[in-house]
Amino acid sequence: MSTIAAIATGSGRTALGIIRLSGPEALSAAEALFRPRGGGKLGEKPPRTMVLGSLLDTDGTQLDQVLAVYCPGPRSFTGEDTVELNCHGSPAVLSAALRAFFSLGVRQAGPGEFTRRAFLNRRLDLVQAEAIVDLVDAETAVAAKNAAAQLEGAVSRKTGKIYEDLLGLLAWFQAAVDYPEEGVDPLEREEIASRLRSGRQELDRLLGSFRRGQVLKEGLRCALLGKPNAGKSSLLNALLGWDRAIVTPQAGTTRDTLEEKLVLGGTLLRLTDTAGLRDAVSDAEKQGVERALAEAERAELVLAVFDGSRPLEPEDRQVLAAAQAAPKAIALINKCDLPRALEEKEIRAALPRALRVSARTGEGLEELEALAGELLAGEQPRDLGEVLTNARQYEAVLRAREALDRAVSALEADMTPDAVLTDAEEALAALGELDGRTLREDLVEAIFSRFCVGK
Ligand SMILES: Nc1nc2c(ncn2[C@@H]2O[C@H](COP(=O)(O)OP(=O)(O)OP(=O)(O)O)[C@@H](O)[C@H]2O)c(=O)[nH]1
Ligand SMILES: [Mg+2]
Repeated sequence: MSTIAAIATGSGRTALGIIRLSGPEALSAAEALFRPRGGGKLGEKPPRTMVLGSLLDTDGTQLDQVLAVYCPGPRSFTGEDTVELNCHGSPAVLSAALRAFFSLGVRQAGPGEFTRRAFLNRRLDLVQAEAIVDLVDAETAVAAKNAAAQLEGAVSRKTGKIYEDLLGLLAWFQAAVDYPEEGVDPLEREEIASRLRSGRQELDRLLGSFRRGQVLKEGLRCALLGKPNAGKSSLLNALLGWDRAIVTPQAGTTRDTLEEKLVLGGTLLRLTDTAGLRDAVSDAEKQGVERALAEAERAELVLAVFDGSRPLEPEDRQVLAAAQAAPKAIALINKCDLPRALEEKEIRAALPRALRVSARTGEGLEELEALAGELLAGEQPRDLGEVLTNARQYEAVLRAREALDRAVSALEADMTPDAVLTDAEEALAALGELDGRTLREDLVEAIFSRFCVGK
């Protein structure tokens, strides 16, 4: 096994930067270039503690003053000997140090290679490995907490239990196939069926969590809807904090839908700006309006935008109707910095959650944040860690669930043990793929290629 190294921290100038080494030569390579302050060698210091010292270049000149940590395998992240060097974050220092290690025969780590080694050394399973990517990529605190709990093994413990149960059942049935004269007694049969059913229920719960998991990761669909010039694009920009969309005083500025991710009230949204609803004057605008309505239909939350400085118009009623049809809606009565001309009664009657806001001054946007937080709280998963966020995992659980379903039906229909066995084995294989018990090289390849270098 080769010894690998990588810069584990972000690129650019940062306060600190971490170089990671893993493999049989990690300690000897580190000792060649690192001199502890108090003398001696890194390997002579207590492991898993930080040791202050100098990091040298290959010519013996000092590169940096660093803190080094040596973790001997197998009790390390990768399961191999590892050394981490906390350097100063200059890209020049870090790349010079890395080059110095390369000259000693250490090679550059590929994406996810540290985690891949951890997986191959059984320090973590596949679900946990994928949780690391999710944790690094988390866009909200809730998403991070879910990933952290998965890293602790919340999902794997559940599916692992079902796996073990199935394994027991297989042994049981195998015996029945091997010694048919003994038969399976009806009581045992019922017990098996009931255990399979409870396993299926667990898998169902996991599958049911996937929609919320998607919200955690991809964001909840939210559409800005309103007549032209109501200020949808201005609100998008105000909420994002930068000028994403073109804003002009002409009605019909936005044509195409335009999507950005945004955290509002702690929930990740996929916020879409749309074309203003009206009888379109051009073909492009007409298509824009169609897209706006389609977007409103797909949205979990519609932000219905009204121009508070103008009286209610027929187009506003179309907006109200579309918003009422959505699962959740908030009316935003915009331009509250201008004198009010809008009669709000009709709006508030249709959409009780209404706020006066101004995209120009930012007034009311904090209230919007609070209201959205309140309204979307139910969308946040409760059992953090037991929420599937990953399409690969979902697909594997689904396959396991379907096979288990067939096994239960076969049992209930009094089929022969070997018919039940085939389905139970299929369920077992799918669960094995989920956490990587059954190793599929192509799958492992695909998964770890998604990682950053250094992870
Ligand atoms: N005074 C004031 N003007 C605003 C406010 N929000 C938007 N405007 C102005 O209203 C006009 C239209 O704003 P947009 O954000 O382009 O409106 P829109 O709803 O995206 O319009 P379309 O893309 O044409 O559908 C611009 O001149 C904005 O500067 C506000 O809160 N206060
Ligand atoms: Mg616009």
